[in-house]
Amino acid sequence: MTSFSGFQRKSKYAFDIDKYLELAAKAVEDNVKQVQSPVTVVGDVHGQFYDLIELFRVGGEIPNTNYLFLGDYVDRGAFSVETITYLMLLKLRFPLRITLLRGNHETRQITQVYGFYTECIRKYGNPTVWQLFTDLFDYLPIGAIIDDRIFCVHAGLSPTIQHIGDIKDIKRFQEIPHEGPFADLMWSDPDTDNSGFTLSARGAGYMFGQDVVNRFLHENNMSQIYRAHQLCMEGYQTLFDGKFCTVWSAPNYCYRFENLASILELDEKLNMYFNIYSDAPENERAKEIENSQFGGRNDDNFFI
Ligand SMILES: [Mn+2]
Repeated sequence: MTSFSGFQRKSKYAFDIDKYLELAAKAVEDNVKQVQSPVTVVGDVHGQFYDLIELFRVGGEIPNTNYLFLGDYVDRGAFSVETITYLMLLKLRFPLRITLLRGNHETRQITQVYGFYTECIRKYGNPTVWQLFTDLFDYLPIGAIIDDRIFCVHAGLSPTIQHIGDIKDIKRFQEIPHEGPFADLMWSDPDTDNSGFTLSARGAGYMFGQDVVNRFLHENNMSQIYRAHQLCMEGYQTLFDGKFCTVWSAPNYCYRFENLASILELDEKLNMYFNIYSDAPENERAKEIENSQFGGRNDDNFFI
């Protein structure tokens, strides 16, 4: 009897993650990915799946609109599994239309504390999916450059990275370390009060001043830095004479902060437009899940 085991095999997952890992290994993107305008830049999404769908309604669907996501897809929200699955499917289907950078939450350690691990166990009954996704996170690029002019990264700068070329030397196929340049790029924040690099209250990365940003832009012949990583009540924040922009794309963060969200739309002349939106009405259901399963998570540190 002939066996067509390949056809009979049914995956209980939404898509074959093993297959994706294999593809990712073959078609590895650079540590710093070159991206062309027009492109829409997206900040933290954090498992808020209904708001991700809202985002595409507001900003246009792929492949008609190109997207650059700055990381933090999982944790916090009630639908990390759906969010990262959907984004990976889009990456598989339209690899040239969407870029997914790594954020500080795309790690084995952080996801065990802030929700993604628990959600995988709840939805699949075992840690296999979490394991595969966190293996996959090691493949995500660290940064991107738009039109040779704009440097993009999840969080910020590092005292040990003067030139973007230095990022190309980072061995990124690993868990994000606790310290060093890789950690700094994933964890650091701007500082409007102090110059230079100072310690960060987050316990990882640094705070850096306007002088650091100006020097980095000058040394690398760039005009701006775009990043995510920090909640903005208006959905975005521009600092340092508009040279440093934070994009935040999780409206009503954690279903409680009542903040707006934005995506940053860039046309082919690099004109900027922050497209603002608020949370999707479907989130009422997410709030119920949140309250029933996490008791509202009142004791959480929301700013990691
Ligand atoms: Mn972050």
